[in-house]
Amino acid sequence: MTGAAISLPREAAAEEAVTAYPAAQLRPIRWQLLLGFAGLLIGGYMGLLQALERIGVDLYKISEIKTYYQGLTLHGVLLALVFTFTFANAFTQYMTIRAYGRPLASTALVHASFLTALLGVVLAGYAILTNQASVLFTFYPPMKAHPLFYLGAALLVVSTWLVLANLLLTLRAFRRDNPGERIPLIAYMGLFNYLMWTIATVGIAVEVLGFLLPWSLGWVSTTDPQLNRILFWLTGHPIVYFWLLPAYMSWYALIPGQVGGKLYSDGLTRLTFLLFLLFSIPVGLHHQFTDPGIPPAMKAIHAVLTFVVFVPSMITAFSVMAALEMGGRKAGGKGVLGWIPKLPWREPSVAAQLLAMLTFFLGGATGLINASYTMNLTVHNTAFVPGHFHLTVGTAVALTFMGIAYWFVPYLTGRQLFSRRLAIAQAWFWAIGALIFARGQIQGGLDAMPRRTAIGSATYSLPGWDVSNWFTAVGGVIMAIGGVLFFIVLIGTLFNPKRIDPATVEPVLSEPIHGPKDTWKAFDRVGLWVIVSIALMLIAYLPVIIPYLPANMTSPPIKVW
Ligand code: HEM
Ligand SMILES: [Cu+2]
Repeated sequence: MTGAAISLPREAAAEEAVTAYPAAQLRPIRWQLLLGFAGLLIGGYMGLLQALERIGVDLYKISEIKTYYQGLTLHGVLLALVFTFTFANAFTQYMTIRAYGRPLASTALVHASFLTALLGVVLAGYAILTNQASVLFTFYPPMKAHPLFYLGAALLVVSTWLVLANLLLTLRAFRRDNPGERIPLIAYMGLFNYLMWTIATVGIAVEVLGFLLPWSLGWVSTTDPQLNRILFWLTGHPIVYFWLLPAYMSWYALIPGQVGGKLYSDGLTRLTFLLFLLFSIPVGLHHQFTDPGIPPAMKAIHAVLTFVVFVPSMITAFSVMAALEMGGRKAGGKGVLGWIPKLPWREPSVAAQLLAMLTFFLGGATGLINASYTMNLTVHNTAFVPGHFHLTVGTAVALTFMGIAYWFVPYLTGRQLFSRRLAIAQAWFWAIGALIFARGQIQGGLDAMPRRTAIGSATYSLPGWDVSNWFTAVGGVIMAIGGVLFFIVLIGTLFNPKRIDPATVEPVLSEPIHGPKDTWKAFDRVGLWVIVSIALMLIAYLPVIIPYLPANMTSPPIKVW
């Protein structure tokens, strides 16, 4: 530091020392963000192929992809793991810098997180692209992937752990310098999301390191598919909140300011994120309602807890709508719904996120169907499920991330957003396409159409599937047009000769109406809540795993493709 300062002109050195936004940290954040968008590009293209396959249009023939399942693995891994993780890493690190008004404690960790994610993508990508890992993003054994696939996936998870380590170090430094002060709200949101997620990854860590990696390396010859599934879903449900909470951060911390409103309450926001920490994890069995070897009573308990974790999303809907209504009324909106058209729909970042929120209503409603122990049996493993999660992660989350990109990329690059009109059109195409697509998948699912199946080449078909498939295909194409527009805007921005001052595009942080002074101080007891969260996880999973043991190590690896 001192060595570098000597060679710098005096003002520059001074600026480097005081600014909250150290370029040395923003650069790897930018690279991590772009890595995620590269994943979105290739993964999204696979989605288009899948949707068209349903009406007999086979673009696999003219691509390097050998089978539907290789494409579906790329789609799931690149979108549900790579795009979401890298975006969360980039956005959370940036928001934390802003929240504290100081750099993250360790620049090396910011670099390490990006490099780990990059290496993970390269390794897993190599295994998938060479068709040695067409095991879908859930990689259920006894399907066996190349060891580099598991290693790559593990490194992606490690990149998120490195971010958490940095968030904790930064909190410690902040507390040292500001004894007795509250954790700034936005830092709180990011920290609690990463705490939740890191605790949840214990399942996948044990699965990959303890079972799958040694098995795929040939060190052990058999494994237990059911135990692996239990471990997978221990992490596999909380992962959906890990996808969602960065979007919620934007909805709570930035959108109110972007629409001219205020955040409803500091305390309610902290409560929301605290409830996610506590209740995201003990619910994974709702993915295993039809699995044998799990006590039905535990399935029922997880079903009930799933409805509990719906509560913080309801609080979010209330808080965000309050902020939106305030903004719309300030802009002159009258009547019960008259404030809605008054919102800044011509602001690309806002328009994308408002549309994302609207689709999330339907996504949430369909999620309650999945979560219901009995109704789940009707839709389990049908196309209904992708119908549901393209409204949630595929739109509520992905479109919010694109909306954030409309200011974040100009901010990080100092280049003006390429075309506001294309960006707004992008959001509408994506949202409308997703609604049509989901209509197709949901109806297909209700008519017993399986998911994860190349329906277009299946030799069985039920009446009614054709109509659903057309909805899926047409909606998928419209979404894909939205995707193309996004990349035109993104690449146009990256190469835009028009420069801007980054400070002018950075949204202001939302001011809460209530708080934080009147907020319960115990919300900030990080260590306490971590212990409670781990305890809840143990209460929810020990009665599942202990009676299940000893592991039933009977399955040799098989290759199904
Ligand atoms: C152009 C946009 C998209 C299209 C047309 C599309 C299409 C599809 C289709 C047709 C399926 C069902 C495949 C099957 O069950 O056989 C699917 C699965 C899936 N999609 Fe998308 N999708 C798109 C965007 C996204 C996005 C943005 C995400 C997440 C961020 C996403 C995540 C997933 C996941 C996780 C699966 C499940 C994969 C599996 O079952 O292993 N998709 N997609
Ligand atoms: Cu779940």
